[in-house]
Amino acid sequence: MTTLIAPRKPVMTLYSGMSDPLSHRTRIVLYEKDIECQVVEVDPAKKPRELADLNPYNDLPTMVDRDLVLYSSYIINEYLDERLPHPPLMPVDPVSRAKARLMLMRFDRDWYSLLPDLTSNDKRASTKARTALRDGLTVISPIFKEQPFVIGAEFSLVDCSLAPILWRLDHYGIDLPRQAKPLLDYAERLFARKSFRLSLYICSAPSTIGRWRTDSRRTWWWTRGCPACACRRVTPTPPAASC
Ligand SMILES: N[C@@H](CCC(=O)N[C@@H](CS)C(=O)NCC(=O)O)C(=O)O
Repeated sequence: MTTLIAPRKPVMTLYSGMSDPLSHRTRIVLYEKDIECQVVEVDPAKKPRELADLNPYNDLPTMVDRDLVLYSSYIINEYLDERLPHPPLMPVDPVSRAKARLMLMRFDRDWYSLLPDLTSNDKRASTKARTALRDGLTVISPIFKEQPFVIGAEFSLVDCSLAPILWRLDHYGIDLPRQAKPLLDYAERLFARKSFRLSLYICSAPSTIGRWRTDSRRTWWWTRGCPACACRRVTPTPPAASC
């Protein structure tokens, strides 16, 4: 007689920054793949002591999967994609994979690198960063007239990486011009994904800080300060009640 043992899902822990976009992009990957994972919400001002033991850089996100400790969001995201391949978030063929990685690298170098300046008190630096991000996003906008996602027909790690920036545009004070409408439509498609909505509500706070609002077209949950970014934004669906 064969004894069937149900496979146990791996027990993973993600140390995730409450408002940081890099942790946010990793949470989107987690929820896209429906990975069972304990998400430890970390306030960067009060990091748990074990984080420094796990990660020599003591930064976020940091992931623990049994004996493996990973840091750097792009490494964690690629690991998750390879470790739990369904749904795949990278193309299969080497050329397309290389192009996707190039795009990820460019987002990091060109846009993620601007984030400290965007939120700094140095007015000149923040204005310069705002202009660079606004112009860069406007330039890529026509892509979305041709295809639904950054690298083509399929949602990928590249979209997971862009979504946290798009979500925070109001917070960064960036108003995109009218010609960026295809990008804004794309952003709404990303925000409507279940994985994205789950990625926003990592703590129990939203139910106490939001309220329902209604206009002639729809009813939505309005958060005074979204827990993922402290921005003011309309969210397309009500938040989960708790973690
Ligand atoms: N290359 C790393 C950078 C990680 C990083 O800079 N994390 C920031 C969050 S945006 C952090 O933890 N800052 C708080 C600190 O270093 O004390 C990645 O992609 O994850």
